[in-house]
Parts: sequence; structure tokens; C-alpha cells
Amino acid sequence: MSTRMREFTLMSNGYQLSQTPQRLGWLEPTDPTLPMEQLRQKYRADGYLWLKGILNREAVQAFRRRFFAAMQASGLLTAGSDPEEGIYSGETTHKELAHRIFMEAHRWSEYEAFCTAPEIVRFYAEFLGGEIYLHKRKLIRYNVPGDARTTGAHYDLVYLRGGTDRLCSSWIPIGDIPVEMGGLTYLQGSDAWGRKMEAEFSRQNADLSPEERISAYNKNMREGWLTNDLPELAERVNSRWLIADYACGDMVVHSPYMIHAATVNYNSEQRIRLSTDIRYQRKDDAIDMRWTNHWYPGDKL
Ligand SMILES: O=C(O)CCC(=O)C(=O)O
Repeated sequence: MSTRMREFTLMSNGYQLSQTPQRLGWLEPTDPTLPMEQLRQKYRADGYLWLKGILNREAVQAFRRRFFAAMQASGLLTAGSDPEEGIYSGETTHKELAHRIFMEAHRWSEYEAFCTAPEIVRFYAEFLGGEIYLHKRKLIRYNVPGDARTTGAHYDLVYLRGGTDRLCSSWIPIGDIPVEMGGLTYLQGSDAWGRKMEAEFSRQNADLSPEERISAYNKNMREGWLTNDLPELAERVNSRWLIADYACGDMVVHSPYMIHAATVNYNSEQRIRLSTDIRYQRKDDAIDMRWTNHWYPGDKL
């Protein structure tokens, strides 16, 4: 890794990425004001666009404040701390309440407005070149410091096989998420690799029923995960995991074949990592109807 490497532990589901620095690199930022054709070319080549500062930072921060202010009653936050900071108390005293508020947040009009911010809608309308469609199933995620469980390596199409593959995922940090806070990490060059894997899965799934064929949980899949062993995967495909210091106002757009995972939040100030991931596509492309409901635990997607 370059001189930009600094001391940090990078863990994902028990596997240590920082032990294999030769398998790590930095995600490349992109200026969102570049000509659209240039952005499209870069997306096709890399499988992602890390659009720096495309969103209104204050608006994103305001949603962070809104979310944690609502969660405060559950004991998630340190008593007396500023909700906008999202400082973990060390234990959520009212877990059921936390769960209820968390579920509700997915249905807030403020969340809908956040996901349909003018900057996002403008970007996708131009990028996709047609009328756009936002999948109703959207996910908010909060990761408390020290929680060893993180998102395993996967590509999104595994969960979205019932529609077009011309869809884009937006991963949006809600607040700054430096490397130490466990943001997303992308496997360099994996868009091409994901396409090959998906072709292979299609062959394996051919004799299954139509419902089973598109399920991430069928007998040929490991609940959608490719693996939790990120260092081994990078070694196997001779690639690197790209990490980043994400800032509030950024948005990453990734292809449904791009392999990604998350790392553990090791923030020393106990700041909770908050993010959302949402999916846009063109309205005139096939839509996976399983994604037309709000997320709920156990929806098998
Ligand atoms: O935020 C995470 O941990 C996972 C997000 C994700 O998998 C996605 O954006 O597709």
C-alpha cells in the first residue's frame, strides 16, 4: 500500500485484511461534475463511481441527526451526548424499542425525501438516460463500534435476479465514515468476475423452479454471500480490496456485479457508522417485484 497507509486494524467477520497490505488499495474518487459520458465510461470500466460531495452535506447531516434523535429513547446513545454525533452507549438498553424505531425509520417521509434528493434524482435521470425508478426496498444500516459482524462479500444481483441487471446501487454514508469506521470495501476489477460467477450460477440454477432460480437462498448459494474470508478471495482472484475515507455528502454508485463487503467499526470515540443503500433503475426495464415492499427482517432478499 502507498504512503497514505496509516495504522489501523481492518477486520471483517473475523478475517484481518490489514495483515495482507499487498491485497489492499484505495478506492478512486470521482468528480461528479465531469461530463456524463465520462462518468458512464468510468462506471463501465471500474464497476463503481465514488462521487465526492455530490450530496448536500447539511441535508445528510440533518438526516443523521433525525435518525439518532429518534433512536435516543432506546438507550443506543451515550446519555447527554449530541444525537448528531451518534455516540454509542455501549449497550442498547431497550432493544425492542430500538428495533421498532429502526423499522419505522424505513417508512419515514424524511427518509423517502432523503433517497429522492434532487441531486440523486438528477444524477440518475441523466446517467440512466430515461425515466427512473427507485426500489421501495431500501436499507438503513447502523454499525456500532466493535461489532464483529459485518456485511460479507457479495454482489447485489444475487438478491435482485427477478429484474434487469441494468440497475445501480447507491451506498450513501450518513456522516463521515473514515476507514476506521468500517465503510464498504470493493474488490478491484470484480464487476467482470461477478458477471462470470452469475453466468455460472445461472447454469447451476437452470433446473430449479422459477422462484428458486432467482433466490439467493437456493441450494447452490450460500445465503447470497460469496465468502466472509476477504483476504482469501483477493488472493484467489489476484486482486485488492479498495478502502476509502468516505465523507458526508459522498455517494458511491456500484454495479450489481461489483463485489463488496464491509469492515468492523473501530472508531475510538464510539461513533456509530450510519449509511443507507438504495437501488435505482430505468422504469422501462424489468423490475424485480420482490423488491416492491419495505424491507423487513427475514424478507429473504
Ligand atoms: O453497508 C453495508 O454494510 C452493506 C451495503 C451493501 O451491501 C450495498 O450497498 O449493496
